[in-house]
Amino acid sequence: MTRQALNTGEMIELNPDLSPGCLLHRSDVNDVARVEDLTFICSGKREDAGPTNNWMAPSEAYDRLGRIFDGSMKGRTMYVIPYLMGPEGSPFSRVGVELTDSLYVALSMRIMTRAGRVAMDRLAVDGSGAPGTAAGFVRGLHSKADLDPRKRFICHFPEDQAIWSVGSGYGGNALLGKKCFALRIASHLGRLEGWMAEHMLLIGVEAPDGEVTYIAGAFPSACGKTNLAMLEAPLSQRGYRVWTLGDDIVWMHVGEDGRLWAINPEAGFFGVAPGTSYRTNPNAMRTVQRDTIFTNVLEAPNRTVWWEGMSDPPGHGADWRGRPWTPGNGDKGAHPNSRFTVPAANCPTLSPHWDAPMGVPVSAILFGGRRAKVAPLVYESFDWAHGVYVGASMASETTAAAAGQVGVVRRDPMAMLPFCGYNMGDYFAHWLEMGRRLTRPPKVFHVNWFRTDDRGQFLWPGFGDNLRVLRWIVDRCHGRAGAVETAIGFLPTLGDIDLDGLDLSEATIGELLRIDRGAWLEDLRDQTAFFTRFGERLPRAILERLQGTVARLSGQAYHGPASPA
Ligand code: SAT
Ligand code: MN
Repeated sequence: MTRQALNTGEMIELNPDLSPGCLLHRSDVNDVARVEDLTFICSGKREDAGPTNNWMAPSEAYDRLGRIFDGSMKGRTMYVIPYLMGPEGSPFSRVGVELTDSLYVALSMRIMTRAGRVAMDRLAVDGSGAPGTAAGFVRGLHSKADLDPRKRFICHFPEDQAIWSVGSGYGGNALLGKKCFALRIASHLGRLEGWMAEHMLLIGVEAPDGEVTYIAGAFPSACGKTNLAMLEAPLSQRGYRVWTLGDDIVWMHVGEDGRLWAINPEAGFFGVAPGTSYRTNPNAMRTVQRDTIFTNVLEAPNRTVWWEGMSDPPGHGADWRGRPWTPGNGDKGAHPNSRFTVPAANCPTLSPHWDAPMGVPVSAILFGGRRAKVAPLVYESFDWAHGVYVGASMASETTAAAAGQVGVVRRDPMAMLPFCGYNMGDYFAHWLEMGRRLTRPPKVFHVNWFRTDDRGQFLWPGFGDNLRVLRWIVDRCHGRAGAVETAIGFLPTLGDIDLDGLDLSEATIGELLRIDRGAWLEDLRDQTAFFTRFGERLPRAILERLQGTVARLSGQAYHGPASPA
């Protein structure tokens, strides 16, 4: 299949000495990111898709897309891809089958999922494969058709366990195991069956004494999940290390011990290339040295790849569109949403438990986005229900991962706004219900690596130094670290985070942990407007927690982190 892709020009072979097994793909210039406007949840009832999803009646969707599909694969090879989401032998794993006319998709699915025999074996063991049963499989139909954005639709039929995607060949639009199945369809299944499908990374933080604490973290697309998942400890943090289990999606179940157990349903990483470097994410760089498909990056003259932020640029090259490029010619060499697709097995920090059938027990859940203002570096929720509110009220600046404007703050509950396969009001209720079943629930935190000063400079160094914040989180989970109670949750005081070796002024740290009452109260008004959209479907607990925050913030003067209450 790779040879075929090289023959057709769908893939370009990179330098076999410098980048063994690596391929370059250029997508259509009109097809470079997920298309949220063209993504639909086709539930029988519009209310079941909810106010944050596009909805189309199933009959209309089958009809409209059917007409685009009709004849679209004529003269092409159709690939049939059976794939398993989740570890082999895990009771939580699920099978999908994707039909596609894209060789790029077929080759990518072989990396991102456990494709082929393991999935077939699983179906043979589980039985008929009737949809709607745990033993069934999710049916995915995909065609590039003619890549015309006006005939592009990504439709999900949660009640049929089916996905129809047409007119795009890129990323989450086309690799149906990922966002379409493992998040949109799986979130619906999880609600019916009492588990959770979440847009989260999964890591184990190992302390010098060998104790490993597992953390899942929800961040919107292109907000640093892959960097955090592969974090390398800075020199001052010797003895600590981060184990990678996943960088995008987790499926979580209530264990017999009352804890929340997580698996990564994927088998590879589909990471954002620009900004990835030996400084920001050395383990990702090591991961993509071989057997990687690069999409929409720059091709350097020695047939290796380059992207903005990786290193000094080559003297010239072919940009992501394949056009001649020189540094400073005014164009980006790599598209801002260019990606690497690579097997998890390549990752040097991959946890030995990453494919454990029962998963790993999660001690902490992180929520975070890009917030230049408002959100402090880190805070801890009061309890599970408050944590659900913190996740539900998340907001983040938009990125290049989805088509549309970049840098606009929008509410993105649990980083699931584009990925929840049903009414988000019901989704919040499901989170609350999960909490009632957990006798040892994870602690819930909010983090923000992206706070800026008045000149727009990031206040926090980020990347490896995020470990300092993770250490406070881990210590809170084990009852070892201090905190101060504030109106929004527990914050670390100045002495609670190890800042040794960091060149940060007290003023900067104070600013990172400051709660700007005015900005918060304004944000709470925006939250209220957002939650109002869910009407009756919004659980009371969310509104109560919001009102509690308003009352605490307006009723009392804020005690800063330097002056514990
Ligand atoms: O949806 S993609 O898989 O293209 C990537 C993302 O947005 O997280
Ligand atoms: Mn993602």
